[in-house]
Amino acid sequence: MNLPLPTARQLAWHELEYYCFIHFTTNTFTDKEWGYGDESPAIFNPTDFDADYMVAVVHDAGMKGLILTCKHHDGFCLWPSRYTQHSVANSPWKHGQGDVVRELSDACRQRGIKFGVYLSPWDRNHVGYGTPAYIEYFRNQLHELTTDYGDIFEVWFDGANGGDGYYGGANETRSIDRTTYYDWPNTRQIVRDNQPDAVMFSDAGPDVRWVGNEKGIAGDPCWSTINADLVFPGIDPASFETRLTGDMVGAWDSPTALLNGGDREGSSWLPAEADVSIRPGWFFHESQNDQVRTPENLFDLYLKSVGRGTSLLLNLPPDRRGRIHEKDQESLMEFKALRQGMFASNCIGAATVHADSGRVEDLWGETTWLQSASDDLTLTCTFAEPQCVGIVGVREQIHLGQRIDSWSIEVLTDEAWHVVQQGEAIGNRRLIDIGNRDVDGVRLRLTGRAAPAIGELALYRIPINPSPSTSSSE
Ligand code: FUL
Repeated sequence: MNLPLPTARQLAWHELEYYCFIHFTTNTFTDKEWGYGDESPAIFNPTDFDADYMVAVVHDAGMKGLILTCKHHDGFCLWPSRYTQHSVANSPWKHGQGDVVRELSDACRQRGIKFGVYLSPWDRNHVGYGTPAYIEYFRNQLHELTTDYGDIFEVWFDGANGGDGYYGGANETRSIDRTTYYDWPNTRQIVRDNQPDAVMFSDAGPDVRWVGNEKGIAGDPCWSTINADLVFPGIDPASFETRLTGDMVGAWDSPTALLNGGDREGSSWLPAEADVSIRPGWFFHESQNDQVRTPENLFDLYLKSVGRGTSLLLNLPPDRRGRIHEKDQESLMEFKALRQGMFASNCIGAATVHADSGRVEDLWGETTWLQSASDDLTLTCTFAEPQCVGIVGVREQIHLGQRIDSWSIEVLTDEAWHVVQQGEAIGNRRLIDIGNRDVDGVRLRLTGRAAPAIGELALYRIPINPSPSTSSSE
């Protein structure tokens, strides 16, 4: 059985699971979501930007990486690019001597946070947008960002493209041929050459795909594999990688349902990343201060993204001070407490575990794991005393591919086993909500198309109190 396998860079990316987006530009000061491209660099003037403090917040929130909008669609550059005047070099901030990319990438390195860059292919400021001159400019900038700022873990290419803009004063609508304009094979090669370990995101990859919505919700199931034939009808799956790394990105109306769920029969390993903002907008708007996502909502999104095998890219828009707003920080930290509460409640250690095939004694080691002897595997956990279990956590050894097709969960109560949940796909991590209940045992039945290889099995409590009267100790 030839299952698609992740590359080394994809495997490293899967381990991150939770990291942030920082949307910051002139929009922060104009109260817009998409700048037109005619904004003066003079308006970019954060009063209290402190990269160390921002990265400390990200670190304390338990995030593993940070992706900065180095240039959004409006074209303003947060670093003093050698190729344009439309940048922080002409802002009053730090008397034109500032470099947000430098400060944040340095601060990330110091705290062990991975750093990533967002560089918008669409540029509503550049006079040459739509001509070959702009492609040269875009590539020069990509080269700058991937050589001048240390290690990059992810390069994010946005799908939004073409339309009206300032374009050096032309104030017109420009449309480009998305199938050819960016010459993606050669453009992407810059990243491969300069940052061979970095993953590249776009709607269709080549390393990480869009989850098909901006709500942070992966499909159930969400396969890390996808099939070229369905994405591009009539295309030979063998040419999928070529097409994705080629000129097709952005050439099609993203098949959002397919991206959301992936495809079990897919010929390529192309996992989804679930992106969402902590507020309604991607950029900061004072008017949205009372619409910050609650810790409970973030926890729910975590179960529906990380808990379905994707990564969660949560946007934290700095305000005009250049700070993550206090309300956002509060929510982030309470969300972290919920995750910690869940992970700390793992009661698998209290269970006697029996596997009907494979080597169960290897299951709980740091570096060892369980591989079934057949394509099915049943893991039965029993407790001497009843335990409260609300979430079953399972991880596959994905370097061996996504082997498990389907699963069911049974609980032991009143001396009988009852099926409480069934579904498909495990992948990098699955967090299955079965509702808090006191049980004498939990059984997991797995059916694979190859022998299941399990890296982790955990039994957690849901850390959110259903009502004040049933408060738990967390
Ligand atoms: C979209 C953009 O148009 C939004 O402004 C934002 O950057 C989001 C993450 O991607 O396509």
